[in-house]
Amino acid sequence: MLLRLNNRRALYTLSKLSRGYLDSSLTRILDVHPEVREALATKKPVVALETTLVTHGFPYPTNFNLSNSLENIVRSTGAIPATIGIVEGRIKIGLEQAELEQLANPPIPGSVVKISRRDIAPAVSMKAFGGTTCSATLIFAALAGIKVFATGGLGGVHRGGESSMDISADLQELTRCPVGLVSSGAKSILDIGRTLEYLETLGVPVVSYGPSKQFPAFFTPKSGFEVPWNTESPYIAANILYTQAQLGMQNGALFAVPIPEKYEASGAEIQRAVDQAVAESEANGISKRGKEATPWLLSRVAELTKGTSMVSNIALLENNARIGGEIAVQYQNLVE
Ligand code: PSU
Ligand code: MN
Repeated sequence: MLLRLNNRRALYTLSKLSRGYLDSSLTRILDVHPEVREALATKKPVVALETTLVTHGFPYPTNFNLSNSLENIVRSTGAIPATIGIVEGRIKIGLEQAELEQLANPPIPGSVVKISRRDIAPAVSMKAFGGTTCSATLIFAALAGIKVFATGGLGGVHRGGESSMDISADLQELTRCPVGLVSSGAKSILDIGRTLEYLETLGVPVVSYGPSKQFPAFFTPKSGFEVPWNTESPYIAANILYTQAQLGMQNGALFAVPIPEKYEASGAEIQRAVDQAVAESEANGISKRGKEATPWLLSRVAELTKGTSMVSNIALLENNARIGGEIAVQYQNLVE
């Protein structure tokens, strides 16, 4: 019941949450950080951040420092960050430093779970620690009434997805969470063309946020695929979200931000590593191991590029956190 965002009870819970009150059944499993709670109650802009990048994307201590740096960048725009994760079965909307440390550097390596929609209830029930993917972060952001979520890469249709049926739950989640997701598109570990087709079928607006209609390919600014809409204005991006809210539409929107220009050159080299990693994952069977595929590919690319991919990944995450903050600030102006 709790996470069915379309039913009345959840909408009621959601509005109470955003006024700073917590439903008593929800307080048993969910904590809103005081800073985030105050921001929601006083209608300050808030940006959600995910923790799969902390638990499965980067090694310690890079992951810990990166998470703090993304929060500070969001703050520099006038918005409040809400880093979302699961700590010993409790859903956290906003993390304390000690909690972030537990996710970033667990005492038992590999004990933190990668949380997608289907993992939420089991993880809570079994008091697990979890890094939330885009799909789970979207759910909690929507539940709290947070309108903008900034990250690096969105999951999508995997290469060979037409036979493996490996399609990230992130895509479906964008149909039921009214949240603007700011990302640098999908990595070319994925089939970008099919990912865009799927988003079209699902009715999710895809807007390139930058100089052109090119959908970015994460490490490189251009994927070769064009999307129907383009803007460089945080006001227009916010207005897209606001218009959907006015119409009572329950879906989100994807804002696809190309990596900053100076990383374009290293993108081509990283691309070769991506192709090699994908080929290896098909040969060694990792590509058939469900949710392990994405983290394996990302760490293999980091290894093959001797960390260059991580530098690019951090740069685009920081850029997206800033843009997410700018959009959230504009959204709050529109609502007032
Ligand atoms: N793509 C990236 N980096 C990431 C992810 C995806 O370039 O860290 C993470 C995100 O949290 C995303 C998740 O939601 O992986 C998707 O995993 P899967 O493909 O198993 O759905
Ligand atoms: Mn998958």
